[in-house]
Amino acid sequence: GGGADAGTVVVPKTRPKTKRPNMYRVLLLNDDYTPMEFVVHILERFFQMGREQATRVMLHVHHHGVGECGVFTYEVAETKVTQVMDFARKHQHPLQCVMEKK
Ligand code: NFA
Repeated sequence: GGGADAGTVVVPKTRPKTKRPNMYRVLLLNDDYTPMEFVVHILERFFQMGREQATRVMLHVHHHGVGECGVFTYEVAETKVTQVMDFARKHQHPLQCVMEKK
């Protein structure tokens, strides 16, 4: 900013326009039929987890009913959900994957 005296140039104050995007959790839901190994494979393939983390997340879902695969912007989260649901359907497993606003 600057003063408004004669001969003073007034520069409008600007805000850096760095808006944080809305973030979405991608969740896996437990069921009684999808094989544990298939869920581990999903977590490795679509969420870039190593075998140990994928196994931990799968067991968390198995024991608690629901668990987080990751947090993403809307478009990325939607893509992950579609990839998981298409892959599960292709293999005739009832695995459910959903997203929710954080
Ligand atoms: N509950 C499933 C079983 O016992 C395994 C599973 C884990 C399914 C996580 C879905 C999500 N085969």
